[in-house]
Amino acid sequence: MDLFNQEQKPSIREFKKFDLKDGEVWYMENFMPNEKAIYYYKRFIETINWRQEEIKMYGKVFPVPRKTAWYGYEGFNYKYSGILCNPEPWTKDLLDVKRVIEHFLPNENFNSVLLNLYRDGNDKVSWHADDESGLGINPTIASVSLGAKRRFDLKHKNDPDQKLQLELNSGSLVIMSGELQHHWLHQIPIQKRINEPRINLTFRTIK
Ligand SMILES: O=C(O)CCC(=O)C(=O)O
Repeated sequence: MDLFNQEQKPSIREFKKFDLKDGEVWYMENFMPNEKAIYYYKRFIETINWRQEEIKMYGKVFPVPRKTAWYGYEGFNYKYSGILCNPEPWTKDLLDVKRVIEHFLPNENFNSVLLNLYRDGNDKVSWHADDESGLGINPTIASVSLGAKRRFDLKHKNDPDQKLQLELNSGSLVIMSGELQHHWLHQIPIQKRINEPRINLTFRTIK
């Protein structure tokens, strides 16, 4: 199957660049045509081994406020918020999406993907940076959104005037690159009025 039918017409899928102080964010609103976004959303809901991880804070154990999964090449383990992730082997669907992202980012060869399932607007990811040592210096992270539209907030760690807010459509792609992870934080905030799930895939390169 030809993955994204629009692949022959790359000119209609363009990145918008946000030239930020100390980092770069690129946004492609229509990375996937709508029917592909629906197809992959259903496939990932059904086939991904979603896990309910727990984190320890202030001596107490809390469920992570979303479901997660970690896939990739064997041996590329990843640790975040005290959770050690051993990758499950790539699925064909994940490799297909990875291939199309790399069509737009020919210098990248992502070896892993962290998936997040936000069941509704009560699920979130709090302010953080993807700055774990395993990702190396100035990592490029490619983030695909499927399902409900959610807000994505970014703020500079030291300069309160530097902020960015994006509405992430289903089928969109965000690239975070340059020094962004060292100087900026990002979050998906709670949005109580949202009742639909959203899936997010963040492709990463573990060094
Ligand atoms: O869901 C998103 O768009 C962001 C996910 C995220 O920040 C992360 O996995 O580090």
